[in-house]
Amino acid sequence: MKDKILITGANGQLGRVLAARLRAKYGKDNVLATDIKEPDFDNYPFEFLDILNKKRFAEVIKDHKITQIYHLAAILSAKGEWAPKKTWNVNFNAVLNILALSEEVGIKRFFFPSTIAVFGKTTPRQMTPQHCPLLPETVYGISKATGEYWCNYFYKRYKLDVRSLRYPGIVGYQSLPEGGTTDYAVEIFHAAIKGEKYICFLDADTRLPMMYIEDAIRGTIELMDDRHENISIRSSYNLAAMSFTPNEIYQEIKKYYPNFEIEYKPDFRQKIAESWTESIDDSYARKDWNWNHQYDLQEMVKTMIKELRNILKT
Ligand code: AKB
Repeated sequence: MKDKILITGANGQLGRVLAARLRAKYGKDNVLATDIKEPDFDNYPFEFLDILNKKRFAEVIKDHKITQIYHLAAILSAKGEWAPKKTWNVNFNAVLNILALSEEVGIKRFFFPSTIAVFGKTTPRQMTPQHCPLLPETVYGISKATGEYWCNYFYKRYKLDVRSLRYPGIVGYQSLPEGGTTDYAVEIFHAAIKGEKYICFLDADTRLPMMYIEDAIRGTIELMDDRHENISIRSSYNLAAMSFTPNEIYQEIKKYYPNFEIEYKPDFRQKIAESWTESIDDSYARKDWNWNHQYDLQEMVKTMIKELRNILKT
């Protein structure tokens, strides 16, 4: 039987690119995009789906004979701080419902995106190891860390084939991300290409782990494709590509736009960024399923400018 895939949050930064890639691989009709908003681009087949509505979720799984779920819908770190209880409900209670439903109906494979936001001040800041103290400071981080534990539990207890990655900040040209602390690394390109000065909400020297979207999508699909027995981490894999500061990405963009200006006006997101770590040890992913990133800062900046110039028609 052919796999049928459901993606939640499919209009988001990762979801829209993942849906297209999975459709190329599995066939258009075998990938169902779902979200709480109508797509403003070709993201069909599509169903409206509020992840908090367990009954509707069960109907959609049944109606479309779903066998795999990529559960991407979430409220990110910065936006989550404005409504902690709602964020917990969306980022955690919904996940627990969907895990339970997946186990009940016999979903074959489940993807849960985690994040570097699970780390906290007790976590080693450099080359953060896979197994380390977490103590996250945002409700987004708390919900994702708890989600990781439940993923591990569902695998151990019910043999639900859950796979997960701790994404760094994702940089892509396809959309502007919304509500994250790493969003500056996408916004900065839009400003440069439009000839505007960029007001950065993080300090010049705030180093964070980051990844180009192509690497993130390829890594996700490779993990989900890999043989079951190679997957040794059922909470969530550390995943890394590069780390940079706002000043470093600015300097790289300036090579293409010498007159580009930046001003640093850190806001509440600075504290969030400082509670995360600077670089990640992802050796488990590299060893277990041969993870390898392809984009470094130079290559990413070159590609982002080329692709975004096309979209913004400059
Ligand atoms: C955010 O900034 O909240 C996200 C993340 C690192 O998970 N991009």
